[in-house]
Amino acid sequence: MKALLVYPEFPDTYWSFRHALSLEGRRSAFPPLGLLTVSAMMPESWERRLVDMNVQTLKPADVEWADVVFASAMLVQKDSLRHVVGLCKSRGKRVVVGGPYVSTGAEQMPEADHIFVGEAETTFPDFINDFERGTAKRIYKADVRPALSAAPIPDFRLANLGRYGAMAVQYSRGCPFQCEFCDIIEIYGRVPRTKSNEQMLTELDALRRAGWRGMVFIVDDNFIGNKRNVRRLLPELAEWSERHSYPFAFITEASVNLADDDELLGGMRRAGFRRVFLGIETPVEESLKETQKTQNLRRDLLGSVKRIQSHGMEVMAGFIVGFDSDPEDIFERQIQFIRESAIPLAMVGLLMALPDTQLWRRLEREGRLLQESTGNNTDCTLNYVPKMDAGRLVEGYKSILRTIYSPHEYYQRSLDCMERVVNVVTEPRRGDSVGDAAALVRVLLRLGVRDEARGEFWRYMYRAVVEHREKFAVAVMLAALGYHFRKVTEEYCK
Ligand code: B12
Ligand code: SF4
Repeated sequence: MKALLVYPEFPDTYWSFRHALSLEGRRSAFPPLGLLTVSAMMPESWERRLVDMNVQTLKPADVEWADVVFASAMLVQKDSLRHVVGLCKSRGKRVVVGGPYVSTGAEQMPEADHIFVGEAETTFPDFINDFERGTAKRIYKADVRPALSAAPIPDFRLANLGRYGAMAVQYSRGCPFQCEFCDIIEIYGRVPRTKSNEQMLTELDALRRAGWRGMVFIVDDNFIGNKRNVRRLLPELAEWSERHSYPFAFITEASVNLADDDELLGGMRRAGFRRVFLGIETPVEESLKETQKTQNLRRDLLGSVKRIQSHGMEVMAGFIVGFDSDPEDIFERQIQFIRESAIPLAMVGLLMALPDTQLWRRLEREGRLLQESTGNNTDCTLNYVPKMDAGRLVEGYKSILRTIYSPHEYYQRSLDCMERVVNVVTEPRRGDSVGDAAALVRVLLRLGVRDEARGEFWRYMYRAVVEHREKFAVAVMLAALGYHFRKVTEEYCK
């Protein structure tokens, strides 16, 4: 059997990191971990090929080669997914789809032959049996969410690792909180399930043996969702990292209450965590209450960010405008918060009602739902009727983006961030010094020569070298990322 695994194209968004990755000589941020996991569950005898359309073109010959095509997608990839499914069906291929988009709306993909709703660890073996007997069903949905002991080591060999900016592994699924807009808790549940320490370290060994060095994103919905298990993992992870001379710098996502736990913070630092993405959403208490973000309520959010930074981790964060309770001055308040937080990578989005969420159901009841969202909460579209005038909301949103990603503001936040985040271990490099040197030349040429904000860039680099010499690589990387954010902002705020 010949299986073609296809990952549809993303639009160009903040999260695509495209303008920064091209300076680094990479094509996409992360490989498609869902498909690599599905591949690892296929029979040994099956031949497999991966086409991640974010790093290579899907050619008609790839489709011709296959007996069956497997595709995975988020909502934001739906147009590309539709194109892939259409192309494969027009060539008479069987098509199997899964991932978050069809998991929250299986009816969206009538052309596909087989649809996986939710996680596939327990349903995929059934599908393989049925498929080989010619009795495969249209929909596969597990009655209960699988234990992660059933998750195989992802088939990392299938991806061309050199084309990606970072690798991805997963430790847990699910999150105990209940934010109104979140679809994670609908898809992956509110009881966080984790892999065993042994599973986790075996996966990391597999990545290390595959030759990967550099950033590894632990793509959990909330890394500290199951604190008890994380406490047991961290000492072993730290020991593993030390034994292998810190081959990876870890990034993950966590809830803000991470700041309350010195043991976890210290453990993460020792294990080699360098960046944490937090869901801050808004500094406005009323809006946090409205959206049921209880873990952020009645807390000094700026102090929490600072505390995490003081443990050697750069904070990235998500912010949202468009809540019913947002006051008139919400835009200035978000800008002020982001400025004071020293968070260079502040992902600000418009509130978006994702299918099958509490927010979706409330807005539907209130008759305020307009259409399915694009899945991209930064493209300045709204899929619900906001309380604030829609035009004012979108203009205010754009004013945040223009301000926080203007060269002066961004470079200043990056300097503030380097000041606060003190690392003891140097960033792991990929062992490709020619590639690193070429990337540096590209950044210097683009930002220091061709860019109209080159004056700001050189002032920033001067201060970075004088004040944070040991963080030169981080300073260059932050500059490249800032350039990406600025370019995407110019696109959105035309
Ligand atoms: C890593 C990640 C990313 C990476 C993408 C990496 C990549 N190449 O895929 C980055 C950081 C770039 C990213 C970006 C975005 N993301 Co994202 N991301 C994730 C995250 C945290 C982990 C994904 C992952 O690797 N999971 C691990 C794998 C093993 O799980 P899985 O994909 O679900 O796969 C399992 C099953 O679904 C199933 N399966 C999956 N595919 C298939 C296919 C077949 C054929 C079969 C049989 C089974 C199957 O089998 C797997 C094993 O059980 C998820 C949350 C989550 N828990 O998944 C959000 C998530 C997928 N992202 C989401 C969103 C909204 C986004 C953004 C749009 C954010 C934004 N606001 O702009 C952007 C869009 C990207 C862009 N460029 O525009 C949403 C999607 C919602 C939806 N309904 O579509 C999620 C669910 C999180 C959330 N609620 O915010 N994301
Ligand atoms: S903390 Fe994050 S993952 Fe958990 S429910 Fe809230 S938005 Fe979802």
